[in-house]
Amino acid sequence: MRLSRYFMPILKENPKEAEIVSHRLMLRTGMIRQQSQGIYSWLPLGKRVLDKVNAIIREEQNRAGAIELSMPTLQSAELWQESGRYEDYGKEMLRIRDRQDRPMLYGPTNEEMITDIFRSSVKSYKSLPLNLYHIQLKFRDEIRPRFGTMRSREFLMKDAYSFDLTQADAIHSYNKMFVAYLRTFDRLGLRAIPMRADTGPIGGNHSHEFIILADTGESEVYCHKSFVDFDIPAADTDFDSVDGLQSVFDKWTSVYAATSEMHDEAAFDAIGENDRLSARGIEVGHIFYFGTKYSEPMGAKVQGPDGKEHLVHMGSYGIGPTRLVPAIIEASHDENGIIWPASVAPFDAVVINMKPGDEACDTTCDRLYVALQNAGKDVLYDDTDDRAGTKFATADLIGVPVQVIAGPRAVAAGEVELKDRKTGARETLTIEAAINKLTA
Ligand code: 5CA
Repeated sequence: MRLSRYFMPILKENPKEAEIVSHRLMLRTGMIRQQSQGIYSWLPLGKRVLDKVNAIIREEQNRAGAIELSMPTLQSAELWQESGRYEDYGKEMLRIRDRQDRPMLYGPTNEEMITDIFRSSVKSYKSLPLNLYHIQLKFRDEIRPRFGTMRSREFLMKDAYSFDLTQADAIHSYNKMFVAYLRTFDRLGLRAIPMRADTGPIGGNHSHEFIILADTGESEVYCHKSFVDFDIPAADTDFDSVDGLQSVFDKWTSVYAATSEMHDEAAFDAIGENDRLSARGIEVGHIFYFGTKYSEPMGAKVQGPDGKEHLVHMGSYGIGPTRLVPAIIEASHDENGIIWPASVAPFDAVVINMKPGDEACDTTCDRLYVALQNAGKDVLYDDTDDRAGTKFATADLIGVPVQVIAGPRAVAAGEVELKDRKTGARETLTIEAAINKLTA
């Protein structure tokens, strides 16, 4: 992408309305734009990051055996009347009427709809286990939308729903998502801690929130420090191994961790003073097992091996991609801007032409740009005639992991400079060596 032809509306000044660093940086880099309270457009730079976050979530959901579909944002109120949640959900639910005056709503979550899809076509235990997910917009008319896309009214959610014959099978399905979540957050460059959590309007009594520690987090959390050293399950984890997954779950829940709603002062105090952590955190995921809470009122049953009808046991599993993007920034930035983990960076590298119009600089940059693109890299080519200081500041601000700087003197010697955004380390390499390094 040539910067001169891109749409990246950078703000020179810090936006006044932004209270936390991620919100400030997302506005300054032109990743998002607020359209009305708690409702955002994702501009091209932000959309790139969001797409990469979604791709990782999708890969890990698929690895764990979940199957993607797509459900609509608008739902009929009828389904919610069946489950009893139409009244219960309160003012957070945006209620709408269509031209026939039928009550509709903008989905805040999809338990009812997925249960309806399930009951319409699954009749036998032989079709189980089943886990269906989508990545779709939700709407919750939050009392206090704030911090940009961290707590917005319209937001993206990956929501998965599992169906099993028995409670024991459902716990295995829960553990699959538990492991998938550990892997997902790790690949996004985050250390997320699973914590016992309150279930709120979703229901059930077995639930974990995945929390990343950050001073600006909205949740108050208490945990044992040892989480930092726990191993992340490998890519070749056998998701069919009941005992294997249970042992991962047991390990990750073996030490104290709870949000304020579930906090047990005595258990926390029993931890030695040096191993205790009381901090603030951001909830990036939440998983629930709620048994037959929806299958019962909605009549979602399958025929079991005994020939009898059984209500299915369900769970639901949410991740907030539009919250994860600012959460990653909260965890990874410095005074000059964002520092993207390579896995979600909007571009893998930015090629900075220090003197556009200079034949040697242009030729070198074109060569780098083409070579990196041909190797499958996402490359931003700063071909603008901005001042050097502006170019460097922009590259630092948008946080692309590697900067390839092509100035007239270096280029005349057949060289370019590479700068690592995270460490600030610089090295001068021949153009050939730079290409080899960046495409390795
Ligand atoms: N049905 C269940 C799981 S699929 C559910 O709705 N869970 S939830 O309410 O905990 O939401 C799941 C995830 O969505 C949260 O962990 C959070 O990451 C994200 N999320 C929830 N509300 C918001 C919001 N207002 N803005 C941004 N992300 C949100």
